[in-house]
Amino acid sequence: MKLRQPHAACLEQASRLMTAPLRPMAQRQQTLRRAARLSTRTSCARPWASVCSRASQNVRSYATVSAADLLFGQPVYETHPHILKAGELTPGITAQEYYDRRVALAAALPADSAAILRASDVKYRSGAVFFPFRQESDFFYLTGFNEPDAVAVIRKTGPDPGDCVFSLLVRPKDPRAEQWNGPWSGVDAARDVFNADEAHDIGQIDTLLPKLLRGVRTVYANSEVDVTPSASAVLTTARAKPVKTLIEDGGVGRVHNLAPVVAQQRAIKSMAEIANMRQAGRLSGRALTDAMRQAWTREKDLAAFLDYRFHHDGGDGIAYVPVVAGGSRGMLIHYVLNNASLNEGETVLVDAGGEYGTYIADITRTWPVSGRFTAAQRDLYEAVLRVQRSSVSLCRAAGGLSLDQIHRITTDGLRKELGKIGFDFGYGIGSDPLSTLFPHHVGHYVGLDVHDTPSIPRHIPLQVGHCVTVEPGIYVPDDTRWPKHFRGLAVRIEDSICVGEDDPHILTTEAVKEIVDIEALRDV
Ligand SMILES: [Mn+2]
Repeated sequence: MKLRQPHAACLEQASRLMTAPLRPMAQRQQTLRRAARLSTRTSCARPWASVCSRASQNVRSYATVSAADLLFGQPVYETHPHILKAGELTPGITAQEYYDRRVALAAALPADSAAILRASDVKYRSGAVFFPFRQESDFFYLTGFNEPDAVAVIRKTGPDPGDCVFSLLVRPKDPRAEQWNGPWSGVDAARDVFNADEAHDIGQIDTLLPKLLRGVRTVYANSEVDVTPSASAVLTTARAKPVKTLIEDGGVGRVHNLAPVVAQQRAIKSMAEIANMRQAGRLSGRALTDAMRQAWTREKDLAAFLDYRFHHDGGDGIAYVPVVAGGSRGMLIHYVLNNASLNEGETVLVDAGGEYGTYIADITRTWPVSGRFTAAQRDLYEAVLRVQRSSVSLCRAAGGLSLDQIHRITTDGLRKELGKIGFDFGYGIGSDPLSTLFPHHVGHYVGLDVHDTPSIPRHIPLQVGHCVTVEPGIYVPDDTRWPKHFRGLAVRIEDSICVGEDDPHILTTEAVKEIVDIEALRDV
């Protein structure tokens, strides 16, 4: 079998080759599994290494053109060896793992069904000014393909593991359009790099989708199929109907929500995902600790420093709009204006995390602007920290606790610790007075999204591979019922944790949190 040639100059040749029949699925998948084992030794992002003519030279090539000379819509090993290892489609995640995820999804779906995922659109900030592209998380999780204007179809074709067909509909290469918009990967790369069994021009979706859905009785789709196609120039001109309408026109009846099905998979992280979460935590934690070393006078400068540091050293940038809140602004849970002055004698509460390979870290630290805690700040901080440490230690599968149970234990711990430093909970009939001071939940699942897999309830026992946050916070309003010296103080301490069998694996340990460690950072 000859290789296809995605380079613009070879499009004609490519279109001829594309009419060549594909090998039977079973044979291809067998080869795929065998070859994927080799993929860490060769350069083949496409796992079936037998088609890589120069695999032994560690160079994937398309006929006469080395892949390193081509332009893709996202990093691939040949063009970005500083970002990806051989065999990886996205940082830390191999082509084999993406394939395994699709196989696992198909296994979870009923007979004669298909999953249809539409990629995110480019989102616009104002007028023609767009935000950096962010792929829809389930689409990313199942394909590793990081472009808009794409639809993935995963059909279950039989009862056995691996009985599935992956089709990817993408923008075809278009040198003139790419001159303006930057490169995209094209139809051939969808097959040769992203391992689609079938790859097509997204512009043909109107006629292709009914064919792809022949024999399918149940469709599960991601939320993006509902989106009106106005945001995407390519898709608006290429098709008149939303993807959901095209699916329904195929006579499959009600379209089911795919998110809860994929969430079951995404909730338990693989070793590779945990390594990415750890890297995100490591990069982010170091950035937070380095921020604590400096005497900041403005929230904005501190936010800009973190933004830079999250991009630095292999990071993908900020995972969410950070909270950089001086003094009592820390009581506003989602304060993101980040534009006030920081005053000596006050604390600053920073809730900020970076991404690595699209996996996020979620961290909060609170520290004194001057580098030294006052007596009241110290007392309140120690109380929260003691409870936080204790709640982190509960994130182990052997303990059998759920996030909701850990929340209740945290609440009890905070009540006890605050009682010791003069908070009086003895009056106030009705609502729990502690819920005024600690108004949010102790944690949530984290992963590709900050609030990851929201359909997974917080009342289920934590399992090995769950990644969660533990983030108790105390926010003391200016109310005479609370000790005067604590009023206006806000302390939240948050780490991202991976649940182990007997121990929590703290992903964000580089962000220091002990008082002695924080104060020592300014001692030099
Ligand atoms: Mn959080």
